Amino acid sequence: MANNRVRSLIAAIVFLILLALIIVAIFYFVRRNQQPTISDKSCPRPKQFATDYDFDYTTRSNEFQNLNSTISYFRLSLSWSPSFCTYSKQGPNLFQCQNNFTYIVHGLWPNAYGPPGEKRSMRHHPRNCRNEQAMSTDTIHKYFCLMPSESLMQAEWEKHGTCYWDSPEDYFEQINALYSNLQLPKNTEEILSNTTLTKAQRRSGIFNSFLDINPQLARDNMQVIMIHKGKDLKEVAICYDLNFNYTKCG
Ligand SMILES: *[C@@H]1O[C@H](CO)[C@@H](O)[C@H](O)[C@H]1NC(C)=O
Ligand SMILES: *[C@@H]1O[C@H](CO)[C@@H](O)[C@H](O)[C@H]1NC(C)=O
Ligand SMILES: *[C@@H]1O[C@H](CO)[C@@H](O)[C@H](O)[C@H]1NC(C)=O
Ligand SMILES: CC(=O)N[C@H]1CO[C@H](CO)[C@@H](O)[C@@H]1O
Repeated sequence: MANNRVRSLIAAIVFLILLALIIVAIFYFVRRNQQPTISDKSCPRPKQFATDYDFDYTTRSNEFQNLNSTISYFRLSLSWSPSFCTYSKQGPNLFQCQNNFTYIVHGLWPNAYGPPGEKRSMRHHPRNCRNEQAMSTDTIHKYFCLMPSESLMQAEWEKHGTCYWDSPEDYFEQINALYSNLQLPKNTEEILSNTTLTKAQRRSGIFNSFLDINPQLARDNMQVIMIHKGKDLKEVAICYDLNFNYTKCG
């Protein structure tokens, strides 16, 4: 009798332990397969956002509207922040330059291949489809780690985002999804500071660093744009088709 009771007690305990282990395993499996959202990401943010970040293309002499262009592909442009900060005049005053960002999103651009036979120009791409009001600072806060500049966020949304998406939230959520699916190499600084590498080796080093850790990505799905006579990195672009699968860049 007593023996039986001990046995069923042990069985119950073993059962409960197994159940607990299974629950913990399921919990970790689910957690691991969840894409981190940008709000989970932490990055430095200014104590207070600027208030004058709205963008109005009609007041800018170098801006134009193009509503009659067909979207052929999307281009996600990633800027290498250290170069931007080194080579742009306003660099030192910008928040991103005071806080050591690395790859940041410059923009996601709905682009056109342009008329056949004609030299492609910026004029062929959809641009400034709607003049919109300033997005909320909640939206700025949520997506700031992708693109750490209030005015850049607003300008990219209006110049490019309005030609495909309904709201800034839709635009930045799309950027977040693409960015989260991309592995970013950790050795970019090391390649760029290696003085024994030629210009060509630096450029192919950046290409290979992306291709090695993103098995779905092909070489012609990306572009590497160098600066400073080819010695430094300006931008890496990744191209997507209309289903947001990788595709050839232009
Ligand atoms: C940025 O990096 C430089 C050089 O590594 C360092 O001196 C500086 O403290 C860093 N700044 C911040 C805000 O982390
Ligand atoms: C620079 O690149 C060369 C060639 O790839 C490599 O052998 C060397 O270890 C690198 N140096 C540093 C400091 O990373
Ligand atoms: C492209 O995207 C569509 C829709 O998201 C998906 O169903 C399809 O499997 C993708 N194709 C490739 C080749 O990855
Ligand atoms: C109104 C407008 O945006 N027109 C443009 C249509 O597209 C061509 C080039 O593809 C431009 O030259 C026009 O200005």
